[in-house]
Amino acid sequence: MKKLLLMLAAVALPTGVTLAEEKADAAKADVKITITGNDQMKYDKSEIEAKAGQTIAITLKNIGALPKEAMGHNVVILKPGSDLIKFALGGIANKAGGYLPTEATLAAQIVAHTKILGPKEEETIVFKVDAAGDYPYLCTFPGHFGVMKGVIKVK
Ligand SMILES: [Cu+2]
Repeated sequence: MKKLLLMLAAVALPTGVTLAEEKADAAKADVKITITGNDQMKYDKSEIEAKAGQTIAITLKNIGALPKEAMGHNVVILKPGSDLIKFALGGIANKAGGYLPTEATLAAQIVAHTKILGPKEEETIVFKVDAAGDYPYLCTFPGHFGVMKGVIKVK
């Protein structure tokens, strides 16, 4: 009987964050930003402002029409002081992993990221910026980081 109760308890435990919870988190965020990415390989924002301790919800929308394999976009937020070029090059061969570097020191620079989005897809990420600083962000789809980048200025 005790064993059965334990099993029931295990089943009742949450198995992960649901979409509804994600949406609730995003709605509660201190800073809510939508960034678009298009077929011209451009984000529509290159600077976002926030204060230390705030939570930020970023929705990335791919407003292009080209197929994901040709013009997919993500947004990856990095810790202050991260080397954008090193990071992007580190992930360039990792198609299955959303073009994110797997090497430990580079992977440790990630604050938050979306997956690679195809045309008309969108994803919201919610994260907290604990300390002041310039948090760079970029698209790691091969060849995009030179122009698809920006900075979150946290004061
Ligand atoms: Cu891109």
